[in-house]
Amino acid sequence: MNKFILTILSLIFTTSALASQPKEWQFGFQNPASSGMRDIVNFHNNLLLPIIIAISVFVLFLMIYTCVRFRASANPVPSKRTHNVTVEILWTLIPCLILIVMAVPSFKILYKQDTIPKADVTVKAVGYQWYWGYEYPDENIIFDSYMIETKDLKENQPRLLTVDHQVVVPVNKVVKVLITANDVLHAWALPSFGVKRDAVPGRINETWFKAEKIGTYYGQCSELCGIKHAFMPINVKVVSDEDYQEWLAEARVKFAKEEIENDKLKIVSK
Ligand SMILES: [Cu+2]
Repeated sequence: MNKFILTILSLIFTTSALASQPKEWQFGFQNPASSGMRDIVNFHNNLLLPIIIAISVFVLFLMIYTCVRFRASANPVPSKRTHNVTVEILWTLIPCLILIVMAVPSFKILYKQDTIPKADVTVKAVGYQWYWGYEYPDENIIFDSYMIETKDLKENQPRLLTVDHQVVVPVNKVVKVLITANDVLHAWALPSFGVKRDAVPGRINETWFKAEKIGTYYGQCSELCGIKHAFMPINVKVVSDEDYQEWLAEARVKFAKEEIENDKLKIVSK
């Protein structure tokens, strides 16, 4: 029996600690890779979950107790009472207190997410029907990021999550993400970093993360945006500083903004 309880508990608390992408039968959050997401996971696992479990158990107990204790055969003459001041005050005050206990740390996390520290790298993500476009405004880099079709996947590339051009960012650096859209609403979301912001045409939303571990992280568009909403994944590759510099040097040539835009102009004027 103990083993069973342990297995259930470990399912609740640790399945997510395996990878930075969704897993089959996943039960909890993805493994956090930023302090922001760690705050969220701690808040959920250590505060919300115990409170929710306690409330559910308590309500279940009340229901069972009422059903048994006050069933017609055991309690043939029901009470006619309609008010009880003490009980009414308690069932108003206690839920209020519970909400306050949850609200305080929750606001703390929200404010922390909202205050963007000085950015080391700025990336602009633009949602299109149905792919993401990225810009590194300080580096003059611009490229599009399309999902790779299932038939073209290489080994170890997750289906529906792999893209042709990943966003590359350095590890342990503050990355500011500017998020907007060019047609309809999208949302740029990366569970491991605890980041999710709407991409709204004509408006720029900001968010930030500081990735703590090298690796590839997967997210998806999280606002219903049309028929191929499910097919515009988000890939962020977190690399060491040197690898980032190397990528930058390459990308500045490969994805140089002016040249690409000039090419587009040429195509338009043809
Ligand atoms: Cu979308």
